[in-house]
Amino acid sequence: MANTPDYTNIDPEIIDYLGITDPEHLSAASKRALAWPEGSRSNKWFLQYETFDLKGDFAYEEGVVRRDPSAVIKVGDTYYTWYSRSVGPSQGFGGDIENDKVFPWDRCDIWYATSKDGWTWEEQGVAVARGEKGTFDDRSVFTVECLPHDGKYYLTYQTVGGPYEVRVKNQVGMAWSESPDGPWTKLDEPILSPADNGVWKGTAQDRFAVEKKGDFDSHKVHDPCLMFFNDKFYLYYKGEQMGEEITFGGRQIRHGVAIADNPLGPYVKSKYNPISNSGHEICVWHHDGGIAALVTTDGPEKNTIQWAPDGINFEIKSYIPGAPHAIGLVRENDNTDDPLKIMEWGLTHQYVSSDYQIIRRFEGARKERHKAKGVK
Ligand code: AAL
Repeated sequence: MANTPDYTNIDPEIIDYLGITDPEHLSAASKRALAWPEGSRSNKWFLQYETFDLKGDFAYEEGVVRRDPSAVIKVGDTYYTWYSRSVGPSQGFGGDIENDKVFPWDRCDIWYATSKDGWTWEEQGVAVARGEKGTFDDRSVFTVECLPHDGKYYLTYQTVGGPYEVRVKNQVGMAWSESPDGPWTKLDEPILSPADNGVWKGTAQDRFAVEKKGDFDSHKVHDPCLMFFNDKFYLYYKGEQMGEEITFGGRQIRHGVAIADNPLGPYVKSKYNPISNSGHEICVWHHDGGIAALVTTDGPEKNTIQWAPDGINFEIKSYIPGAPHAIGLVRENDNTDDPLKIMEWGLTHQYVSSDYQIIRRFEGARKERHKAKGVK
C-alpha cells in the first residue's frame, strides 16, 4: 500500500513558498505541489521562445515545401543545415496513391543550405535523393538529422518505399560523407525498422484497426537523431504505434533509443524503450554528462524539458509555455554548463498552409522574472 505522505510537519518555509493558506486544509493541487521534485523551485531549465522569418532561400516560396530542419553544423565559418524539400500541394489519402502526394513530406528529397550569419540562407541542392524504383526509400526521404563525428558526417532520415498507403511502415536510413557538401554514400539497408509485433485487423487501410497494437514503434520509426554518448552511438527516435489512441494527454506518441558501437550500426533497440511517455519530434542535447530532451506537442508530458544522466531514464526539469516544432539545434552550443545555452538560437518550421511549410529561426531565453513593461 503506497505510503500516504505525512502532511503534519511541513516546513513553514515551504508553506510560505507555496503560499498555502492553511496547512490543515490542503487541496489536491497543494498536495501535488508538495510532491514536486527536488529542484522544482529553480528556473535553471525554464525558458520561452520567439520565432523569426529567415532571408535568402529560406524566405517563403509559393509551391515549395521546406521543413523538418536538421541540427545546424558549423564548418569553418559556414553554418550547414539539411531538410525535407518537396514541391506542389498534397492530395491526402483516398485518391490515386501511385501519383498523388499524400503529405507535404511525401515525394521529398533531402536538400541542404548554408549561411554565414544564421539569418540569410543559400540553398545548395540535393544531398540525398530518393532511391531507385523498388528500393526501401523510393517514395520519400525526409526529416533528417546530422552527426559530425571523427572527421565524417552521418545523416539519418525517415524513409518510405512503394505506395504511401495509410498502413505503410516508415523506416530510418543513413548516408555518410567526409564533407558536409557530400558526396553522400547511402547504406543499402535501413538502420532501424518498426517493431513487428503489432497485428492489423482486416485489410482496409485503417491504422486504428488492430488485433494487437504491438510496441510503441510498431507502425513507424521517425525523427532519427544520432548522438555520440558514453563512447557509443545513441539513435534517438519517435515511435508511432499501430492502433494509436487519443488519451488524456492527446496522441500516444513516445520516444525510443537504439544503440550501436559503430556509427554504421547495427543499432539495437534499448530494453528500456519507450524512454518517454510523450513528445513528437526529437530534440536532444548533451548536458552535465547526460542527455537533455525537449518534449513537445503530444502526450501528458508535452512542453517539458527533461534530463537523463544515462541517456535513458529522463526526469522532468521544467514545464515550459510551449516550444517551436521540429527544432534544429545549433551544435556548437551543445554540452555547456548552462543547459539552455543551446536554445539561444536554432531552426524550426512553420505551416504557412496545410500544403506549404517554411523554415524559420527561433531564439530562446531563460525566464527569471515576470516583469511588467518599463520595470527595470
Ligand atoms: C514531423 C515528424 C515526421 C513526421 C512528419 C514529418 O513532425 O514527426 O516528419 O513523419 O511530421
